[in-house]
Amino acid sequence: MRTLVIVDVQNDFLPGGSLPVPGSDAIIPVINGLMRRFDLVVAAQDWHPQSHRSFASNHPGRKPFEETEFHGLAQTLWPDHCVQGSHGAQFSSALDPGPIEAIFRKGTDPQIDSYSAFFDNGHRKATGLAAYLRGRGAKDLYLCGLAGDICVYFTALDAIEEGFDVHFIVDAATPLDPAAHATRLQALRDRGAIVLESRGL
Ligand code: VGL
Ligand code: ZN
Repeated sequence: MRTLVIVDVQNDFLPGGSLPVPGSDAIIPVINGLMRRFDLVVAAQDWHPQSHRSFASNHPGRKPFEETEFHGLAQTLWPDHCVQGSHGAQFSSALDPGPIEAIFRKGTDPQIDSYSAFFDNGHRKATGLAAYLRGRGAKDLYLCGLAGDICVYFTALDAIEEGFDVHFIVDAATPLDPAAHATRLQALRDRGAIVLESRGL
């Protein structure tokens, strides 16, 4: 069976949002067209309290996109985004919600960021996604969403480590930093993931 995992297709990551990925609205029709071709569709949702430590606004004197460290982990400071219950945290209204069977929220602990849909960045707490997917008999995961080089990438890394067969849909996962993205896609291929286009799926 084939499972589509849609990562963080939320207003704040789309043009007009607080942490926009340029051109990312182009992936929504692609994802809408794909959903009904899969046996199972799940989604991840970045869902931060306003007090989240990844927000530059919670560090007086610091600016968005500066680099820092939390408990020995490298951390980029972000603009406020995907605040629980806010418009920016909602899935795009252009995304077809119908086929999505389950939603996994992440980034809810104010002390630690969570790029992957499986674990926080310190790999301390699981979201429950891996257990859910195993319970449903999923093996082949097809990943898409935002940002391609951040949350989709880290979701892919964890998925490989968790033993799933990973397919990364490049034309349905727009990166924030295209140069970093190329390196990261190669890292995924090196670990056995398949990087492919949506055409033909
Ligand atoms: C993301 C930065 C901070 C993402 C989430 O969804 O790629 N990026 N939080
Ligand atoms: Zn976030």
